Amino acid sequence: MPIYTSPFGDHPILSTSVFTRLFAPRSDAPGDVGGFPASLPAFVDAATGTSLTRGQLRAQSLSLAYGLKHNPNTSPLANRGEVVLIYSPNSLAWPVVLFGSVAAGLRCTLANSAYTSHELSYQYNDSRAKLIFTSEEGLPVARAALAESGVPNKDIDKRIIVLGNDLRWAGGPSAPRSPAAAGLLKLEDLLGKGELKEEEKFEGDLAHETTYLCYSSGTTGKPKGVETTHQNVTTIMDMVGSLFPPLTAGVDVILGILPFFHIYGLGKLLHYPFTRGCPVVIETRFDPVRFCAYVAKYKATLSLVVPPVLVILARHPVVDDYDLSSLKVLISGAAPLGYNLVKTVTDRLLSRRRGGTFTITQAYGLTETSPTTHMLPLKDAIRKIGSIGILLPNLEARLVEDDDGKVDAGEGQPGELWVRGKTVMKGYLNNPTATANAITSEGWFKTGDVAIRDSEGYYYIVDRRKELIKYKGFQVPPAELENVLLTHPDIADVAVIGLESAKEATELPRAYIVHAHPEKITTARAKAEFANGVVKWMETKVARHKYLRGGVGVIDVVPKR
Ligand code: 4UV
Repeated sequence: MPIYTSPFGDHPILSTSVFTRLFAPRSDAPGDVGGFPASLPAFVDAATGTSLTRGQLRAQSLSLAYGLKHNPNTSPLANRGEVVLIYSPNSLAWPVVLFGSVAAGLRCTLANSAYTSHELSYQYNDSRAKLIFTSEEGLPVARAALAESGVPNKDIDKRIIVLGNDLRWAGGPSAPRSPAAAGLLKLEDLLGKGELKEEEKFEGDLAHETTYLCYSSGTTGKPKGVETTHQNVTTIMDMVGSLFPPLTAGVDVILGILPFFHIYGLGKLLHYPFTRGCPVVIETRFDPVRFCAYVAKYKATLSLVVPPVLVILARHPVVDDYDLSSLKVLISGAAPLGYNLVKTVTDRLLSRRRGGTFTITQAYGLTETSPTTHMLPLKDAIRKIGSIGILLPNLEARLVEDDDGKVDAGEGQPGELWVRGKTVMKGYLNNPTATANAITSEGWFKTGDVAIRDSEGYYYIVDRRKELIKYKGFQVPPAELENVLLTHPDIADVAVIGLESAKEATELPRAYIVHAHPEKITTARAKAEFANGVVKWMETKVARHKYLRGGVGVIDVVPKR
């Protein structure tokens, strides 16, 4: 059985907590925070320019940890080992909430900020969360989700901490408060009351101590809580360094557009740049005009994207209006990246500058692997265009032909990619069956993706075996949409698939539905009306990325395997 290893061999695995890895001094230099001066900026709010230095982030995180334990109104808001849920678009408060919770010994579950109350309630219950940190905009949904979760009305507001747009706690500008947030505990109410001297200490084994719970449907079924441990996170930060484009403290600036709640943004924006001493300029979401304006304003040198962002950069006229010459690297991940797209964007951006370099490279990973397993080195970005790159250190890989891993794919032949190493999740939360289906007794994690490995050790994703649709990098589990569609009174049966859209470089969820009373919709017009109605109905039920953008087909019967 061929087991492939990384050309980089193995790195020593650190046994520290996430907080220690990020914030503990790594030298005798005074004011050292995680290996770099406390005065270096760590995160910058793109819209206002308000920033948190490394030292401020550490202090604010320990201050929040103190506030959570010594809440003036009640007993501790959450105790060591309990789960808190973050439901907010990217903001400057995010790293404080995340690292403050981690410092308090809490686990953080991160929810898509576009979730409906139903989706949020599912994650709140499934993760057994104690509290919700929500943006002001998310407040109505958070309240509704808590009600749907069975929290008594009188307790709902006690389970919420609001992250406002007022940035005075970070030395930034004030902003009007939402009247809906009156009387609720706000982030700033918990800051400035004191500071934990150090993070809550862990007694146990950090390889088994869960710190983050992102949600992923894996190869099948509904979203499941992925138990990412302290060791998973600290290990990946060092492993990635071998292949990530070099980052220089004081020089490189990352423009952060990926959502922090997704493992890609969590790892590559909230953690990795900090370990290199480089600031992340926080943007709430990708907007082409603001993207170009912020690259120019903050002289961003690198950004991480998904393929549909490159489609926009290939075509949008605003790209010609700004000086984007500081931008040296774009890393694409979370979905397949086409050759033509790379060429078009690279040629477009290079044609607008005199000298200098600009490269688009790619990385591959999954929520379950913390996340990166492969990266394409910059020097190979053109030579191996289309490849997800080579295996990161400390990982092993196999390409297998069958479900049990008895038959390995031949040299250069496609097989399901299996990976093994310290960055594979602990398992799915409270779901030993799904965990056993995903990770073999020998520790191999089954990615559900089909890959080819060339003779030089570069991998190419060529197919997907699992039941998963990706819309602009976001997971859309077909089973989840099918379950929702089956609650429609006129739908008897359904199958959801992903439709490739080359134009948008993404898949689009499409449903095939069977009417409960087919005799009622015999004409083409009646069928079209029914289909359109279902598309609209779904928009009231699920988050934006799960809309049936690929349309609905009305059929007589869903073929069963
Ligand atoms: O679980 P998830 O939503 O996770 C992700 C994570 C993406 C990345 C990518 C590179 C990084 O460096 C990083 O930090 C995070 O998307 O979905 C996992 C599935 O997404 C597809 C594939 O089907 C995975 O099983 N996918 C991810 N990256 C790629 C990809 C890629 N480069 N090319 C093709 N498919």
